[in-house]
Amino acid sequence: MKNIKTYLEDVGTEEALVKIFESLTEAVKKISVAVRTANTGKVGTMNSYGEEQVALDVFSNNIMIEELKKNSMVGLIASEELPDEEKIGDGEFALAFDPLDGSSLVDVNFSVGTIVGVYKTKSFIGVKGDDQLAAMAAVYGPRTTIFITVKKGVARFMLNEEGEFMLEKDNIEIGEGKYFAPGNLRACADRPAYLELVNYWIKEKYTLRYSGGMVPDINHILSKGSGIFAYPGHKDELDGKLRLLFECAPMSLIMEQAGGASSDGKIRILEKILLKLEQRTPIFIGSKEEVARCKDTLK
Ligand code: AHM
Ligand code: MG
Repeated sequence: MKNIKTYLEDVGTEEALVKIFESLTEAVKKISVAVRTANTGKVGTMNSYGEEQVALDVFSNNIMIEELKKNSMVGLIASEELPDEEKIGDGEFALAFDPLDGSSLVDVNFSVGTIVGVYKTKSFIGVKGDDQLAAMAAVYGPRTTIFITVKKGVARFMLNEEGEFMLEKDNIEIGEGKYFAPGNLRACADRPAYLELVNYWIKEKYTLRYSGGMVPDINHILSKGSGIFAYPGHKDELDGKLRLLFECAPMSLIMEQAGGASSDGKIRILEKILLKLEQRTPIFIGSKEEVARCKDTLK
């Protein structure tokens, strides 16, 4: 049985990137303990999006920064919970992350996740998702699992009793299938085309799998091997809610590496250039034919 390190070495990952994943998995282990045990209250501060931070957002962000500061390969970081990008070391790697996506779901005991995109850059402004060298999505559910890509396919690992992430499945492949996760259904009120799309999925007897957490929702697609997650914009929020750098770009790299697709309705998410850290984007991600259906119906 392989752990993350042996998997990464076997697919020919450069040593420095293996070390980056050592820090990331340490952080994920600590966040998984915090998610299980820490207080879920609000801390009274806002992030850059005007969303009130819960104690766990701040705590998870601090865990990520602490672990990454110990790693001499890391130079720059950007976090959904920080106002600006920050130079924390002299390494050449730059990491963008959402330390705890879906944190408002912890108090109801739903699954949440950590999302990371790995680059080599001096600033995130001007990068595109295609520039990522690797990406990771950790899910804190009944089990703690991690999807990893170093652009050599996608593998899934599970945290075992000994505190080690062991390979569950590699060469993950996305085909076609009838699961749908229709985010931001509020958009149906002013976008008849989105209502039409959702009605199509209902009439064609797709199975609904929507939790309100992007990571577990996309994790479902990656784990079952098919499906669609949609989060369109609407009148008041043309670009929707989800962030290009912290959420959509890393999840899109993982999805494309597994043979799926990801689009904002017009172009591939991974081709979108980051103009500001907090940039949002609509997203349609999952099985190729479903992403094409979203583009056709919503154009
Ligand atoms: P967060 O980063 O503040 O936790 O928000 C992101 C989450 C996603 O996981 C999820 O897809 C989306 O928000 C759901 O938002 P809403 O319920 O407002 O539609
Ligand atoms: Mg988030």
